[in-house]
Formats: sequence, C-alpha cells, structure tokens
Amino acid sequence: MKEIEALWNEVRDLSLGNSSRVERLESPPTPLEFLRGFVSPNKPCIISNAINHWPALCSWTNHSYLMHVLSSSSVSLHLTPNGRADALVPLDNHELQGASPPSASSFSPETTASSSSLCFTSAHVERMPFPEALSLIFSGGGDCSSNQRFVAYAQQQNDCFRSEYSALADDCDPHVPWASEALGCIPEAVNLWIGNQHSQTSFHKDHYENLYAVVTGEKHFLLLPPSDVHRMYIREYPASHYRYSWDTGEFTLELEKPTRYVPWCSVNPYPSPETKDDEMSKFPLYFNGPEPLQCTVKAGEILYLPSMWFHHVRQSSDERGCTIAVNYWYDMQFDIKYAYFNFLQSLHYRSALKSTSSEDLHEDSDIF
Ligand SMILES: O=C(O)CCC(=O)C(=O)O
Repeated sequence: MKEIEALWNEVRDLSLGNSSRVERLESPPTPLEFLRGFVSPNKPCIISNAINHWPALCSWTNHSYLMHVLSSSSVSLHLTPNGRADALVPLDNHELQGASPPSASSFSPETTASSSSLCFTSAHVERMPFPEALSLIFSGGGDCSSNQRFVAYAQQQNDCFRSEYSALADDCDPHVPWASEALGCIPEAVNLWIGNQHSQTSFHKDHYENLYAVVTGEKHFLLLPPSDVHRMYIREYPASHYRYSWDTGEFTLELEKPTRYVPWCSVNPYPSPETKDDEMSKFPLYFNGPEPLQCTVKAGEILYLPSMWFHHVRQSSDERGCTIAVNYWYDMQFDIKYAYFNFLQSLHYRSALKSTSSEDLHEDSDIF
C-alpha cells in the first residue's frame, strides 16, 4: 500500500524534519515552546539541564543513602529469567491446550498471532524490603560473576514513586513544571525504575505524555511514530506470567485462566544471530522500512516521549551496576490525533515489501 508508506515518509518530513536524530534542547523550554514545538506536533525531544537541581542526581549514586532512606520501605521487584518482562515468550504446546479460543468479537484472523506458540508474559512480582530488592538488582548486574538465575527490575508502574518510594519524594520534583503548565494538569502517575544492564522493555506504546528523567546510568530508546503502527505487527497473544520458585531457582510459565488476550507488538528489534533471518522475513515492514529514531538518554537528561509513540528500551548501568530513572505520565488528550491513529490501525495493510513467510500470507489474506 503505497499510500501508507507515503504517510510514514510525510510524517518524518513534516513533523520530525526528516532527521534520524531526536532534537536536543540545552535548557528546559517554556511551556509555550514545549506545547508548540513538541506536544502539538507529537514530536520527541531530549532536554538537558532541566533537573540539575534535583538532590537525587547526587544522592542516588550512593548505594548506602538509598538503603538508609528506604530501610523500612517494602517495594515490588519484578523477576524474569532473562530481563524481558511484558515480552513474547515461546509456550509449550501442552501449555496452550488449556487456552480457550478467542472470542469472535475481539479477534480477527489478521490480528490473531498465527504463530500461537508465543504468549505475552509478565514478570514474577515479589514484594520485599527495599534493601533486599536492591541487593538482588546489583547481584544480577554482573556479567558472569554471579550465579543468580534471574534478572531483577524494580519497575512497578502504578505510581510507585509516590507510594512505595515516597521516602524519596524530596529528592526529585513532584512534577515537571513547564510540562504541567503546557499540558494543563499534574502527572497521573510517577514511576521509579531501578534495573541493571540486562533488563529490556519490549516495543509498546502508552496513552500518556511521558517525561522520562534518567538519574543514574543510561537508557537507550528506539522510537517509531504512531503512523508506523503496521510495522509493529500488533497481534493478540494469550497472557501468562512467570512464577519463580525460591526453592528450586526455576521459572515456570503460567497461562492466565480464563484466557485473556493481549494485543502486543511482535517485533524484536534485536534478534539473535540464529533467529535473525526468520524474524526479518516475518516482519519485513519493520526490518526493511525506515529506521526507528535511536537515542540515548544520559543521567541528568529528560526524554519527552509523546503519547502513542512505539518505544523499545535498553539500559546501561552506572559504575555500581545499576540504572535509575523517574518518569512522569501525564494524561494525553483523546483528540483528533487519537481518532486518526485508530482509523489508521483499523486499515488492513499489505506490504509492497515482499514477505515469504506463511504467517504473513495468512495475516494479509483479506486486505484492500
Ligand atoms: O525504562 C524502561 O524500561 C521502560 C520505560 C517505558 O516503557 C515507559 O516509560 O513507558
């Protein structure tokens, strides 16, 4: 469909200036500059020197400070075998047998994962005292020195900074003042993310305006605008979660009962050498289309990640072996852009870029 491919290019030309780089601002914008230059055109940017006054930039590099301030806090730690939570994981056939078929209303052949051996898997979540959680994040951060059989990531996305981590409130601003004024509200949620270099977040989008501040370490983002929705191959996958046994040190995968289906992006942008050819032939629109924007957000910088942008996130640890970030989710406007996005997503799309995979033949079988 040439028209949709033209849209990808037009969005890049008009809104992003056809640059493969995310625009950088050396100081915080005024609310009006932020609204006109970035929120309204739905365009990301990285802002330096906006959080220099946060005590967190200095005090959170100190492990014992965090242990002390949060000594009596209980936090949620997410455990996975490989650092990938909310990601697609192969499911044994016998595990799938219990899954009820999708209901006719929520499913169509085009959006159902035909390679239904994959499921959408959330982490095993364990509530524990903060000092214990931080030790587990650190002990899994080394490359081969540790025998730990899981990757731990503190990433409870339910406004955890204002609840589980409220003892740290004075170390950061409660909101981003120029963003709050531009958006006309205070954040709906403020989240804290503490991980190591093994944790990744798979491609997805959120219905929030996201102000993402890195405090220690670095975050590496891949970004695609909402108009590239067809390049993400969003399919519905049965929901499951990891269950970790402290006795055996093993993970098992549990399918949710009754079966729940989660629409999720199928593309892994960093396939292993063994799976690369297969992934490239299954997802040609992603691998053969325009490159995603890539950016690294360093300690002391804020990324403005506009609502509905697809993002994939990796991280590099600081010298202690961890990465810490705070993000502010502001409600997005459900306006005409949202309506256009839904319309675009509802269009079935046949790629001019040929795929040889049987999955694509199946998915593209009744397309205009
Ligand atoms: O930092 C991460 O691992 C993911 C961040 C993210 O997906 C978000 O802020 O929406």
